[in-house]
Amino acid sequence: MFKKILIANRGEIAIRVAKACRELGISTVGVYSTVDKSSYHLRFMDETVCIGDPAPQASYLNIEKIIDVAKKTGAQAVHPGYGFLAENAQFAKACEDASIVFIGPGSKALALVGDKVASRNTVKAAGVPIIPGMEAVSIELGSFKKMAAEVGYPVIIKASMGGGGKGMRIVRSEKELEASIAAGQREAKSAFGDDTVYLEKYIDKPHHIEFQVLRDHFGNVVHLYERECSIQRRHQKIIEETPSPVLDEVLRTKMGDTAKKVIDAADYTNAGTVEFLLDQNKNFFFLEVNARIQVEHPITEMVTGVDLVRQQIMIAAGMKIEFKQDEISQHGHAIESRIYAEDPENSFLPSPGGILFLLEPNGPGVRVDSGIYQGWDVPPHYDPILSKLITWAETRQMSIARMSNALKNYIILGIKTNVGFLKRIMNTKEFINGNYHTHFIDENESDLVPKHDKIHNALIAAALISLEKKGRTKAGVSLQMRDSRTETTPWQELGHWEICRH
Ligand code: MV4
Repeated sequence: MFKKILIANRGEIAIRVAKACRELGISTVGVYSTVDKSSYHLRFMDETVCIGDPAPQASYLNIEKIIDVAKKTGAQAVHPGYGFLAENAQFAKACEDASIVFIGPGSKALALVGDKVASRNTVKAAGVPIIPGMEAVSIELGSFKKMAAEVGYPVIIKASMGGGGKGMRIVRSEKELEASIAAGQREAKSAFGDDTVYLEKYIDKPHHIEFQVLRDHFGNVVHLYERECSIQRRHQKIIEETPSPVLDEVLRTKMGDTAKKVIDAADYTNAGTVEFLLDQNKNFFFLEVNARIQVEHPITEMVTGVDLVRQQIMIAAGMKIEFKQDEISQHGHAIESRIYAEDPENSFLPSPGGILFLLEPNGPGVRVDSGIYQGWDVPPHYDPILSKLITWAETRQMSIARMSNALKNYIILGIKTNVGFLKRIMNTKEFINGNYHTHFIDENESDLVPKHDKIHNALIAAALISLEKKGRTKAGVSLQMRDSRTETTPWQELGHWEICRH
């Protein structure tokens, strides 16, 4: 087993990885940019090293610097977390060349799954269903027209090196096709440095369902069931749950077996996620492989009992997966809400700044993977994710109830957050009935964003300030919670109120 691992990330995921290392008796090297000097993740590390200026390119994306720090500190492996260098084949290769273990797939498998056209072909050859569309790259308008006519409009243009919806264009008729290809190419070029695009049949209102898989260096492969990720906004997942409310046992088994086929076909090792689209007739199609530990991995951990980061480290160290497929089952139901420093009332713009008061929920079946503390300044340079709130219960209904209550007891004052937005999603009939698809947020956004009551907030803020001036310790602890059945608490609304900054 490794003695020392460098964690090439920040925030909640760096902490999550550090905790797994500690349980395995591995010491940790944390890294930080100059603006992250006081970041929470550093408190969980055995050693810390500054790797550069705040701009990601100068620090968390600085391959040379990170390899150099790993060498100097004697780290035998690097865990990249998610985002930043996690799916960068060049970084995986640089680690391999420096004899440092990259905790993830090999650079070849990473490059393969990063290329959407190549991975479509690879999995198709293994008998996996793919969305009808182009199987070779082309720049000829004619071949796009021909394929669009073959699969029928609407179609979708996608970036081959892309992901996360960038470079995607839905095309409803042949007269829009040429301009959409050009727009997709431009967006792909600027986002991924590669303008290769291809065309597929467009699937309307699909479910986004992904399967967690693990594969070791001995060819052992297991799946850890699905995550339903259809609650998204602008291709950002917001809420995930497992089991999916729309899968039955037959379909679940079929998709799980297919996910393992995908991972075998790509000769992929370590933890990975196989994404599928499920159409309204319950046909499923391979979408892509996410070659990293994902943000939403905790819900899988809650229902399977498997520590995925531990398995990642063990696989990377050349050990076998600790269990067989038939030892893995889904127990109960888990939901994750992503907590962001953003302003739902202002187009979800990031809302960095000082956390003046923080109270995080806990209780039976409540897990908080958090990267923040009271008194810390959320910097503006990175993704504004603050933490993840995960609830588990025997049933879906109880899991929702726990999430609703835990959100009500999640108090973040000083910056704007999406906590109120998340609470409102929990109260929609679509979510409660498990009857939602990928367009749910787009179709309901205006109902989910509050018209907030400025006078009410001003009164609470004034009350809080006067309490503080009287020398009471924690602001507002003596304020009564309102009726717990109402959707907000005074605490929550204060999260939207900047007057606390005094
Ligand atoms: C699609 C699709 C429909 N048809 N592909 C989104 C992210 C990327 N991983 C793939 N995505 C999609 N691919 C075909 N052929 C629908 C999505 C999709 C989506 C599209 C438009 C608006 C919101 C969406 C949310 C999730 C998935």
